[in-house]
Amino acid sequence: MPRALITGTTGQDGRYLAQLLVAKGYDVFGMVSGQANPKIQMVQEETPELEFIEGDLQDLSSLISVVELVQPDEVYNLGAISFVALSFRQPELTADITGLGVLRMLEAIRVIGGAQDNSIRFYQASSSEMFGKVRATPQTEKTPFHPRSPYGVAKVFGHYTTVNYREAYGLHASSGMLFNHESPRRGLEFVTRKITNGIARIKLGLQDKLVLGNLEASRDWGFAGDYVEAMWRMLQQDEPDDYVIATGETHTIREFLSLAFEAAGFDDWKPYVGSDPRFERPAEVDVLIGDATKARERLGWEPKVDFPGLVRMMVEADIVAEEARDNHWWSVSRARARSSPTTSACCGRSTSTSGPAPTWRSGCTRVRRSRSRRPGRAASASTRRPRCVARSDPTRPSCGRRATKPSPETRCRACSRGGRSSSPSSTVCISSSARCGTSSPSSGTARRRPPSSSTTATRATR
Ligand code: G4F
Repeated sequence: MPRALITGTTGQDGRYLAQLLVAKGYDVFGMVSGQANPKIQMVQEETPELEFIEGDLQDLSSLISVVELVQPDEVYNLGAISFVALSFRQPELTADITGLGVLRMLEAIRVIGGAQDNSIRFYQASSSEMFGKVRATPQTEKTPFHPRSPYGVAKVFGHYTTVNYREAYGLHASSGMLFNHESPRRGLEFVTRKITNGIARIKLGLQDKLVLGNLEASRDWGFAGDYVEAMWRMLQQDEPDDYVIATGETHTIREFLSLAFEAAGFDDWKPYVGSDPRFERPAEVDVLIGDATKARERLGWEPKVDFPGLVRMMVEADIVAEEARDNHWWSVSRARARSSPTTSACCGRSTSTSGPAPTWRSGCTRVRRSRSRRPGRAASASTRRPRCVARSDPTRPSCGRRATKPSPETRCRACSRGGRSSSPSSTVCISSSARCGTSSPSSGTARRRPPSSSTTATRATR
C-alpha cells in the first residue's frame, strides 16, 4: 500500500486530498501542529482512516522525525499561512511557515530519503498569487512572477526552492500553481465562503448585511475537489514538473455576489452588501486567469465543476449548515429549559433585538434580557434571539410555558420577525419594535429581512 504524508491536513485541500488518497488505497498520514487542534476531531470523523502525526513546518527536527516515522512514498506540502490579508499583518510568520517551511520539508526528505536516488515524491502547493501584478494574460507556467503580498513572496520562495531541490538533488519534486479553488469547506475568512455563509445567515434572519472590501477584483475560481486530483496526478508522472491548475475563466467579486444571492432566491444583492476599507489590502492582485493547457495535455486533468455550479454548491451547503446550527441552538436551549426547575417560564419566541418593546407570546409577561450588540461584533444566534430570563432569576414567577422553537411557518414572511400563526394559512407579524403588520401566506419562499444599519454585522477579521 502506498503511503502519503500531507501537511495542512485540516485545511480545505488537505481534507479533500486525504479522502481522495484513502479512496485510492493509500495509507494516509496527516501532519498537525500545536496542541489540541480543534479541527482534528471533525476531520477524523470525516476520514476515519486518516492517521494524525505531530510535526511543525517551523521545526526541522520534527519534520525529520515525521518523515522517518511515516516513510512516505509521497509528501503533499499544503501547510501554510494561506490567508493573504493575514500575511500583511504577520509577514514574518508567513515567510517562516509558507516560505521556509517548504525548505525544511525538502531538507527532511533529502536527509531521510538520501541526496541521491531519493524515492520520496514531493508536491508543493504553489499559488497564482505568485503572478500578482500580472505580466501576461492568461498566466501560464512561463509567466514571470510579481507577487503583491508577503504570502505571494513566500510562495515564490517555496516554488523556487522546490525547483532547486529538483535540479540539485534530482528529487521528484513538482509544483502546482493553483488558482483560487473553493468549496463548502473553504474557511470563512476567504471572500467566497464569507459571501455564501453571509447569504445563508441573511436568509435565516441571523445577519443583516455582508461587509466586504474590493468588489472589482477578479479571480479564476474552481472547485477544490477537482484541484486535489491534479495534485495527485502530478506525482504519478515519470518526471516532476510545474503546472498551472485553473479553469480559464475569470469573474469579479460582483459577479460572484450576483450569482450567489440569486442562488439563495434574492433578486438583488446590493441592499445587503456594504463596504469597509478594513477589508482592502495594502497591495491588491486585480485580475487572475490561468491557462491550464499543460495540465490538460500532460496530466489529462480538467475541471469538472463550473463557476455557476460552484457558487450554487456553496450557497446550498451554507444554507443547510446554518439551518442545522440554528436548530441545534434551539434544541440545546429547550433541553436546558426542561432540565432546570427555574427555566420553564420562557415563551421562547424569536423576537427583534432592536426597538423598545420585546415581543412575547400572548399571555407571557416575562422580562427579556437585553443583549445589545457591540459594534463590530458578529451577530450570533444568541444575540439575535433574546429569550425570557425568568430562568436566570428565581425571584420571578414562572409563567409555566415551555420554550418552543418557532418553525419557519410561524415567522413573518414579509419581515422575517417572529410571528404568530393566526390561521393555518397565514402568518402575521407581531414584532412590536418594527411591526410590518403584514399578513402573508405561510407557503412563501425566501424570508426577507430589510437591512438595518443599526444591526449591521461585520466579521472584523475577514
Ligand atoms: O478569497 P480571498 O481572500 O483569496 P485570495 O487573496 O485570492 O487568495 C486565495 O487564493 C490564492 C490562489 O490565488 C491562494 F494562494 C491563497 O492562499 C488564497 O486561497 O480574496 C479574493 C479577493 C481579493 O482580491 C480580496 O481583496 O477578494 C477580495 N475581497 C473583497 N472583499 C475580499 C473581501 N477578500 C476577503 N477575504 N474578505 C473580504 O471581505
